[in-house]
Amino acid sequence: MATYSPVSLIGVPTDIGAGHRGAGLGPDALRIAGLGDALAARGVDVRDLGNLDGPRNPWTAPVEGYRHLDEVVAWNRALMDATYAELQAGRMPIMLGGDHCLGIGSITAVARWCREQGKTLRVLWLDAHSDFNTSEVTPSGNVHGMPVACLCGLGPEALTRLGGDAPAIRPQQVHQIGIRSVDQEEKRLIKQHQVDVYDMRYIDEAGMKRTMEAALHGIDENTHLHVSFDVDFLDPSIAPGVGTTVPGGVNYREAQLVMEMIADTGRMGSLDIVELNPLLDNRNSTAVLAVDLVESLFGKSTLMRD
Ligand code: 5AB
Ligand code: MN
Ligand code: MN
Ligand code: MN
Repeated sequence: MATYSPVSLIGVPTDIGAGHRGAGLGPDALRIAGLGDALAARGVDVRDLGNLDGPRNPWTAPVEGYRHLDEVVAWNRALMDATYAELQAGRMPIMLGGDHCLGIGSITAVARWCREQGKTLRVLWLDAHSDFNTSEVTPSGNVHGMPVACLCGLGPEALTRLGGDAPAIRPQQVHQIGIRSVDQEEKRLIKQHQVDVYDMRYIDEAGMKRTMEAALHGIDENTHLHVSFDVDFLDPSIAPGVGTTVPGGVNYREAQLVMEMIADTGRMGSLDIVELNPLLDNRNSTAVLAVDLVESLFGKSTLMRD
């Protein structure tokens, strides 16, 4: 069996950036589905750091294009600090969300650490959505639709400068897979900033194997892969427990192959699991599926290669 670096689970129990309440219960749903034990059974040294703390969700309307911006900033600052501390300690942070606005804090920390270590960061964004909205074009004001734009420097200064003066990443470092819902103006931004998008049409035509080969091209021993796994990446028929279901998503076998091919690289250094909403789930089945897929990220289903 391959050996993995020690892992730290960081619970981030908030739905502060989402359009539905309930993603804040995600960390415990993942724990109850057995995430920690499943990784330990893979031979991984797992430490569960418990949940971060942050402001409650005031559930108010958007102000100047953002809902709950101050609270979003507070949660992301706390997560950035926690993520960075684990990387410094030589541990792989796994963020248990929580909604996807939290990718700003986790990836800002990962980007800083990679810069300091001289590593090349590549972000794999597994999602139905591109999450590249700005306050000018967002249809909702929900910050979980904006994290990729914020990380690339488009957004409110409190988020784009969370980790310092320069944007955390360049759009070319992001490779998005599973995309099938992009807002009209968001499409224009994605093209303008040249984000590498493998949408469902691409996956239908090329197949998942070739899609992943393209998304993983050129990685080497100096690459740090950050996987940001929005559970709505999966088809709603197998993963109903999310706030923003979009039909026509990735099926079970395709999802397994994605995780297996990432595992084969041996380069995953950090992971977000986001947007799981237990209030919308069917007997925690989406959480159980997420745990199953995370096991594959740690090599479980590569039967012949241990
Ligand atoms: B998720 C939408 N584009 O901005 C928006 O789940 C949905 O983190 C965003 O991918 C979905 O409100 C955010 C319509
Ligand atoms: Mn997302
Ligand atoms: Mn999504
Ligand atoms: Mn590339």
